[in-house]
Amino acid sequence: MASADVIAAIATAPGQAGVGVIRVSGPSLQGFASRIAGGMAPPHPRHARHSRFVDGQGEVIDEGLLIYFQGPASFTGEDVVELQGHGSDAALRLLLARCLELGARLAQPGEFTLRAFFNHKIDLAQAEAVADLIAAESAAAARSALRSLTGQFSLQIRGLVEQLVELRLRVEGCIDFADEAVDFLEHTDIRAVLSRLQDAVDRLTGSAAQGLLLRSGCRTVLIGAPNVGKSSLLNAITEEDHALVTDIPGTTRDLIRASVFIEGVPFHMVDTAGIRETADVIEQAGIERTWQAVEQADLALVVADIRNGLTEVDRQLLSRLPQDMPREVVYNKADLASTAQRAQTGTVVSAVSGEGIPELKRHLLQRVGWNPGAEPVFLARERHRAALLQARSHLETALEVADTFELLAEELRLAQNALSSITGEFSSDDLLGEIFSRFCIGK
Ligand SMILES: Nc1nc2c(ncn2[C@@H]2O[C@H](COP(=O)(O)OP(=O)(O)O)[C@@H](O)[C@H]2O)c(=O)[nH]1
Ligand SMILES: [Mg+2]
Repeated sequence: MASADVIAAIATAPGQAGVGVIRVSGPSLQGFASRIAGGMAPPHPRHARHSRFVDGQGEVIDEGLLIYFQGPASFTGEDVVELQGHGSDAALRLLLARCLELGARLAQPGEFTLRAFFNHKIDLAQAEAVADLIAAESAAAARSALRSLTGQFSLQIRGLVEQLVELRLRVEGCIDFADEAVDFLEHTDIRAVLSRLQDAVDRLTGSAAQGLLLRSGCRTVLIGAPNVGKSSLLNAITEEDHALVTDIPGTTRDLIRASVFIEGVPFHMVDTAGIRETADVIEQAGIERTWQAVEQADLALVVADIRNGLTEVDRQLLSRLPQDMPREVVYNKADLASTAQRAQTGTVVSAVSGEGIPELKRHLLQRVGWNPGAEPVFLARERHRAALLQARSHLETALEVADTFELLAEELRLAQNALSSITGEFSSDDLLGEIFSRFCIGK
């Protein structure tokens, strides 16, 4: 895509700051740079130059650094001009208006990155990593996003694609030149190659699953009978007073949401109204919401009072959970329990004294499968995981039909397409629109 038009946007966040940046991208911006700097000599590429930024009447809007990147040696692959002025919303708006006057148009969200993608500066997984790095809320997520951004994830995908292409060439050769004496397979053990590929895809899927956890986290719902200490537990886990706690059963009615990072993995916790028979219509409505929250959760923390153990009500509640929903029974109020009661198997905590909370957190990490291990974690998206699983399933079928070259070739092709969709070599326009529309403007 050779874009003819010039785009501009404020690249820094709104508000007061030391520096504010406007970024402009398009074909041949040397003249543009001269004009915005009030007619200075054409800028040298990649030199920071102190300049005045001047409006149409020759009046100075701001002063700062002007950096000119000559395409293709730039982020977008086109000419890029960066104007680093003061971080004032008003000054930046004036400067942006001047850019528009000089023929630029306002950039769409993600349009700079989209141009970088179309100009082959980065692939699709890297473009997604740009957005993920900006959105990263923990150090672990940021590090993983950076790994994808620098292309480590894409490199592994491309390595797999290359091996697939190599195998496809040989298999297709056998099909097309079946009558010739040449053995295109040259004693290649197809089955061995396929199972090596499967292993590699599995390793990458494992690593992507970790990245997915870092990015999306785990929606965790706290449920149980009234007064067992669900709200207290929410406060203890998040170390903040999110939920109102009283000794009156039925205190919590509305859902209360709070997030906490455990080793960088976000747990999106939802505290709920305790489940019981009640004539109070407000509480009934709250309990209704509890079940709605359960439906949307990835994990249920069923809280019980350790002194009562698992009651009949708790058992009923457990049986009402969706069958495949991971669940964890937590026995609370350990500080009030007798030694006999403490001998509960299961997770024992006290929301009041804090006992058992660090263990519970470690346990939760295990429960959701957080196991960074030796493989580097790439910040992955559901889309990547789905593509890896699809590739894996085609490789499985390939192994089954390995004796019939026509069928084998088709499965290899499909596996390759699935993997290539991650880096964007086989992606529909719909997908691109979807991905880039979620960016912020100026990126
Ligand atoms: N001693 C003790 N009291 C607790 C503990 N957790 C909660 N409580 C008390 O139990 C009562 C109900 O707690 P709350 O968090 O509102 O329970 P919820 O109805 O399940 O949300 C409050 O008086 C809390 O102070 C605990 O671990 N130890
Ligand atoms: Mg409560």
